Amino acid sequence: MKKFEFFLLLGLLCLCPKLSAQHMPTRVFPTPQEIEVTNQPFISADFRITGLKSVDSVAISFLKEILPFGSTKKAIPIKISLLKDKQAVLQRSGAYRLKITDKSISIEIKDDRSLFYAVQTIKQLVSKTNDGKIKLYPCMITDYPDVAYRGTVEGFYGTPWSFDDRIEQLRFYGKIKMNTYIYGPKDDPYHSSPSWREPYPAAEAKQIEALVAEANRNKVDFVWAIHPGKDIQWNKNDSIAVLNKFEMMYGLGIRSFAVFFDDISGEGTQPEKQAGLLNYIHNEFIKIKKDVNPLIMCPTEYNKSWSNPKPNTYLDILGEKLDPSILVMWTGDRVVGDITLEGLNWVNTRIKRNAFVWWNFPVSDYVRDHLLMGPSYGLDIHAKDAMSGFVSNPMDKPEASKVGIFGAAMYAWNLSDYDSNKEWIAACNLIMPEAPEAFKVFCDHNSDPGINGHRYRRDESVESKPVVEKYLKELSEDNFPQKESEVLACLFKQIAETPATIRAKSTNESLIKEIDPWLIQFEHLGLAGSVSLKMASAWKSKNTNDAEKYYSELTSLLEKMQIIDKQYNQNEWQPGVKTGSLVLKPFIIELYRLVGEDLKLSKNNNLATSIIFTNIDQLSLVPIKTIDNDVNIVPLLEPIKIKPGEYIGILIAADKKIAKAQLNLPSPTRDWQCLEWSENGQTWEQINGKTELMLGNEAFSVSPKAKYLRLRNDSSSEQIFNLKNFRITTK
Ligand code: LOG
Repeated sequence: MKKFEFFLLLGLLCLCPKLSAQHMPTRVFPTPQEIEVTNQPFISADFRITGLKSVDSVAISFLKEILPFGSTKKAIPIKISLLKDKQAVLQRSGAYRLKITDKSISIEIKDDRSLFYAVQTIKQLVSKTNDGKIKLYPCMITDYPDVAYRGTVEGFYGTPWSFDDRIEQLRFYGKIKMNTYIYGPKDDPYHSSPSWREPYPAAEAKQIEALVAEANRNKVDFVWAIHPGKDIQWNKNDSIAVLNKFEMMYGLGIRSFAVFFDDISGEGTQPEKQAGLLNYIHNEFIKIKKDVNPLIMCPTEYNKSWSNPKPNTYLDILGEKLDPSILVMWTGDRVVGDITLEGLNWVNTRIKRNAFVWWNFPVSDYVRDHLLMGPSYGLDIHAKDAMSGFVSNPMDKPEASKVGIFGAAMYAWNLSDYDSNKEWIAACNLIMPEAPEAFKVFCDHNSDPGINGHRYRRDESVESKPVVEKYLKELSEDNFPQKESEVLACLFKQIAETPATIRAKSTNESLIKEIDPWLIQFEHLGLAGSVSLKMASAWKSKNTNDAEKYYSELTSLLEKMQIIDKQYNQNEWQPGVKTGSLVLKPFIIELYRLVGEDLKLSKNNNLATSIIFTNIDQLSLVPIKTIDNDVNIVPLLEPIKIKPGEYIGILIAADKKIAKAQLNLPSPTRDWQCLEWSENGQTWEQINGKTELMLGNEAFSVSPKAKYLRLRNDSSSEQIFNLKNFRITTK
């Protein structure tokens, strides 16, 4: 831009009323670092490109889709040039400066990604007049990302995303200025054991090639990760096996690589050996190739709660030995938790570099009966200089995950501007523009994961919660909460109608398919809620007949919800469909209990359930899954550490007897395992000779007096095992 043009623009910006980011005619997302927009739009019919010739053709064709190109004299020139301002932040990949006036558009760029992002921004600024002309607001934008690597890690357990899912994700990342997709689904055998050494079969290899091409079009680095630690041998052969696999993946177009050592035990966990392998890959592959990005690794001690705090242990050894260019991933203070500056500083000192954050949100592989569709909060807005990357680990449901991913993208681009709630609303609007309000209602009541081993909880039903609390308080003081009753009646009506609205209006079939069981359950939640309010109101006004009628109506709705829970989303981990489980469902159940007890309607249903019986901290909150007479400890994904004297077991429900049991807790050794039963939890009897069964799935019988069954570490050292199956059949 020539000097006088620049001053013209400045003058224009001074004369016209300026708009702050919030009042802009259109929202630019992620929020640019610097933006000034006027509210005096101009209209133009055509545009033409001048300036840099060898610019990325993908971005140019995107631009041509957005703006009509012509060669008339009136055509507004779009001048593309290299960024003149040399300040460090503008040297980052993706940095751009965009100046729009009614005379010209200037795009200054650092690299191809910059142009692509500037075009995404223009796309958001453009609107069309009735006669199809382009309406644009003069503006000045200086923009760059706070965090260098932003994106997702497909790193969950469970069915990996499909090819089509991934294509759509990559396009979505381009739109929200994410630049990283780390491919590491735990259940891809060619990523992990047993087949990490093998090449992909031809058909899958072809798909990967196509995905890389799509990633490139969207300026996303497709990072291919390997997870060799379960059975790696620390010898030359296996080092070469990793290198060969990387070479094959390079052949498919991959230019970014990662090595994951999470969730393993035994040999593979040694930090010196891990660092040795990574440095070898760095020297023999990354450095030699020249066109490959820095290596990323996920350590075995990938969060503070699982890290040895003593000096000169695992993390310090990695910090010391790993080549400084290798990026080290980190999930925070826990496996699933908030990301804080303090927590990052703690690990950064040890690994001698800024951690690459692997944020375990909105992943739901540890709570598969819930959806995590609430705001992406718990992210420190002061941490931009303490992280090298930020990726979100999503749910196995890619479309539904976009709500959480959007928040992660907004955060990682511009931390200090980040407002989780504002971005959650923006995400709902973007993801379901045809029915944003209905979608918000759905997400609002489908966000908490429920009780889980990671102790991770999320807000849910945020605005309804105080109303529910007030309602119950008034009831307990013998008042009828008329106002709250009306508010909640509206809410439950809205909830009951939401699934139909979403189904009728949304064109996103994949999303609807992913959340279908929860939509069905959500409708019933709304219906049950409406009936529960009517029941309580009749009960309070001493209209026993009506109260009883609604009580039985509610009974059948709750039974229906139970059937849905047993019918849909049946998986071996956490089967079922939970919705509104933090605030609304417990509210309905509470009204049901209050009225039932008072009117003596409840069928003496003994609510006592079986519970986990353990003194292992990591397991205390692990839920028990009971299906008819089958009582299971919900399996954990990662290995469990058990100290001497610690135990894991089940205390069965008061009205049940143990018929038989079945255990499968693989561990490198078995001589620590002592299986015991008890009637009272105080005195224990050993089940002799049954330890043999612990690696199998064969059932065995237990004394009819037994109420407790546990497996205790009878040795003098800490042991590691996997919780595959701990099951009791009751009668
Ligand atoms: C796994 C991950 C899983 C996540 C949530 C990491 C580094 N690894 O506990 O694959 O999706 O937690 O369950 C993990 O987070 N293990």
